[in-house]
Amino acid sequence: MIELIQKVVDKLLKVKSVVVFTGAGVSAESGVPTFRDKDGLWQKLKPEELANFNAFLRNPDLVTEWYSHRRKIMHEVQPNPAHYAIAELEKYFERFTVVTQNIDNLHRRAGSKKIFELHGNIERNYCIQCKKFYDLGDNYPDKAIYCECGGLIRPDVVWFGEMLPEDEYEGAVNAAKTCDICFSVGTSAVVFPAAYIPIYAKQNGAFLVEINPNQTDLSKMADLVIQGKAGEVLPKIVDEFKKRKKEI
Ligand code: BV8
Ligand code: ZN
Repeated sequence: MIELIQKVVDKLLKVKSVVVFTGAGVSAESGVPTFRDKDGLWQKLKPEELANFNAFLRNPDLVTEWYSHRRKIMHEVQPNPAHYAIAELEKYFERFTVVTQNIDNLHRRAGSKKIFELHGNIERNYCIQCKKFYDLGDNYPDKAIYCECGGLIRPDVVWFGEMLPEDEYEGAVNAAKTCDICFSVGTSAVVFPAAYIPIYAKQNGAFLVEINPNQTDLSKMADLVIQGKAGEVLPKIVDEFKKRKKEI
């Protein structure tokens, strides 16, 4: 592992622009369940039953309860060393962008500044009728809630079949197409169009590093694959980078 860390740091010391593309795996060590791992969320419940608008209209109580359950977990957990390492690394680069598929707010809580949230944020909720936003704070409704206009209130997350927020996606694509190094951390890279981000980076000449304990669809395209946990690998990269930076 150490020689792979060295190679990544050699690269980091020479570049100006960095993109870190993250998925549920970066929050796994915080205790937030992933989707497709053996104990993942999709094992018990099927996404089409939950993470899509028609499912929500068909069963607003179930979907509202599921997001309350997930929001409660996200309020109880803390960012882990992976989130903090990414936030720390950002300080050393003029162009450093986190592009996350996660809706758990943990990158922001760890101190990352430049973040594109491609699939929304579980902290935000809005009325499907009048689009009024609601901050539910530490209320975790176990059944559908309604706006004063009578409309259903939904989480501000991107469900299957829904468009990604345009400015977030556009910003992320621009960052990916102009970066020198792109990390793909903790994602199975199977959900599109988000999974185009590391592909665009690679196609535009970036050095692609994957950090994941398992192989993914992206592994064969990556310049370097570090098979390990984000919370263990990323702090090692940042420590080595800061040590070598001092020597210069
Ligand atoms: C859309 C909601 C249509 C929020 C989610 C091509 C182009 C465009 C669309 C498609 C396409 N092909 C197929 C589609 C349709 C679909 C799609 O991609 N389906 C897939 C499943 C086949 N895409 C869509 O529907 C998208 N919308 O296309 O709109 C459209 C187009 C034009 C006009 C109108 C409409 C919307 C997709 C967004 C869906 N929303 N979630 C929420 O509830 O969370 S998806 C869900 O999957 C989450 O957002 C999650 O972030 C995302 C990706 O999963 P991962 O983050 O990768 O998590 P996963 O569990 O899969 O993997 C975890 C990884 O971590 C593993 O590899 C594991 O090994 C690793 N790991 C574990 N522990 C660690 C670790 N790594 C490091 N350290 C550890 N400790
Ligand atoms: Zn309303």
